[in-house]
Amino acid sequence: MAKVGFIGLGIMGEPMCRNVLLKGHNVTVYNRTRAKMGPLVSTGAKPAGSVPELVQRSEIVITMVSGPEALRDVVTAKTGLLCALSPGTVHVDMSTVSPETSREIAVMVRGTGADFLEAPVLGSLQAAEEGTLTILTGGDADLSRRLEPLLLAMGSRVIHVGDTGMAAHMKLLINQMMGTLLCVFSEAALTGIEAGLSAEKILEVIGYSGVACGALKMKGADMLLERAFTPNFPLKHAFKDMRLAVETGKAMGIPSEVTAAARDMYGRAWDKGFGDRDIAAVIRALTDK
Ligand code: NA7
Repeated sequence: MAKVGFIGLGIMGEPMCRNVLLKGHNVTVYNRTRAKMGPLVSTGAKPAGSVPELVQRSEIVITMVSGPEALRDVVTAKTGLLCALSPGTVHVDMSTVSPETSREIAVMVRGTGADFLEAPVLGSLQAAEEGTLTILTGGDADLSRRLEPLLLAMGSRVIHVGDTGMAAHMKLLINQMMGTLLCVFSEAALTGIEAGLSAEKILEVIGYSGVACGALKMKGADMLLERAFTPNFPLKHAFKDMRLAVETGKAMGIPSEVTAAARDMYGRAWDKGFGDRDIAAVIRALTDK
């Protein structure tokens, strides 16, 4: 069993960390908002008072924070990861960040003598709770293989996709497609409803069509019927991913016009107060109903 430090106990991080703990690993936790450590500490995790304290007690340090800016903070702050990492320790970042950020963090971490692996995940809250995430790894293939038993505490499969940055690319392109799909679904479905089709009929027929897919199965009913928008994947993170996808496309010389329009739609829904609600609330960019 490994000594694992887990930083970032948000919607995804908390259940992922819980699964690591339940597999019997020796887990230390740290979260910027300390109160979020409580439930895991009650389940047997040890609380750390700071990031360096967590690193000193860990062989493997996992970060699962909101995005590139948060990751930079955790790594480079005065009392961040860099001032405590040393040879023999591994930093595994599971957050969704840009490939560029991931590569920069990898260089900084390796500069301390520690190892680095990027490992963003596919799947949202339910998969995190059930331990059925798909974990994409980028970096050294042997390191990925070595960490697989630990990663499988949180997921059903680990897929090594290439060098550092490639897992971030893979994760972003999935979220780019999911994010744009929900925007066009919003426009198309609202048009159909305005024309007189029922929401139930639209969802039923889409289910038999060539555009039936997991994303619409998961989100369609919430978007058109229930409108609960319970945050499994917060809309503010979808906006962040669309922003990163546009920037990444630009850096590759690929125009991302559709993605940019979708990013703006997430921005409008966020402006209307839906940033902390589920990605499904993007439909509210188009309607107040
Ligand atoms: P959440 O629920 O928004 O949680 C984000 C976590 O990141 C939470 O623990 C935050 O701490 C932490 N955070 C955010 N900013 C910082 C800074 N600046 N310093 C330290 N810690 C920070 O996100 P999810 O769990 O849904 O998602 C995590 C990742 O998976 C994200 O990349 C998604 O796109 C996919 P807090 O509790 O606010 O103090």
